[in-house]
Amino acid sequence: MKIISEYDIEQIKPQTPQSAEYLEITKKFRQMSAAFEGAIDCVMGTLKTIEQEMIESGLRIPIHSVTSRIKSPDSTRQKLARHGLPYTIDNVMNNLNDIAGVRIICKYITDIYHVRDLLLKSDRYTFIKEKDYVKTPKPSGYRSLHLIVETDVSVDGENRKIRCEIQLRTSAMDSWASLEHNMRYKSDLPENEQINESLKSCAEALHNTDLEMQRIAQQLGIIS
Ligand code: 0O2
Repeated sequence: MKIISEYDIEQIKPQTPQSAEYLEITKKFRQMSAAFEGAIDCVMGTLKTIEQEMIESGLRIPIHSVTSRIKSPDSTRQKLARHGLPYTIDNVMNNLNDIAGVRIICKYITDIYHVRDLLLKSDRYTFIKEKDYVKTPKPSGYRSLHLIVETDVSVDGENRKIRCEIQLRTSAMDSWASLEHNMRYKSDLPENEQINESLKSCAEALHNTDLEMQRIAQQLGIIS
């Protein structure tokens, strides 16, 4: 399993000058980064244990790679604004589930559910909710399985409950989501029906490829 530390380099690009209030909240946000890192470490630790147990049992590894990131202050501010909430440290801590994020790229669609089941067996965190955009893709064409888990993290001797979003997807789903994210997802440009339909048909083509690759792997006896 290949582990990369940041999954969204675009998020750490320098930001335009901001107000004193913005800078103050951002400073507090950065002070909380150890807590978000703690949540990510908890999920990463669980994944390493899962992988180790599979290796020891001689099982096929269903995970291609894992990345993680802490959402940047600017991306957080924009997300709060999309939810109609002001950028305050309370809103950052209480209203968003994905400041800490782990993305798991699985080899086949069925692997997504297999890894999900293994992750949910862990008692290192509390399961909060699941959103299955693989079974029911978003109208945009977006596919991924999202799990929200809550971890207990100690920060300066104080115990805090920190949520982490785990995104599970195949390489094909990831390739579509990464490109679409850059092109459109957060773009300020007006909606364009023709582009929306083209992106959706790319998502369908990639999904059909995923299904076909899975069928071939089943035929070869690589997966059941
Ligand atoms: P970024 O910059 O990728 O982090 P929740 O709080 O869990 O109930 P949430 O987070 O408001 O709900 O929404 P949702 O739909 O679960 O989406 C969470 C994340 O999924 C997004 O985070 C994206 O990473 C990804 N996502 C959702 N829809 C799309 C889509 O249509 N296209 C792409 N490319 N990604 C999508 P952020 O913070 O919005 O963005």
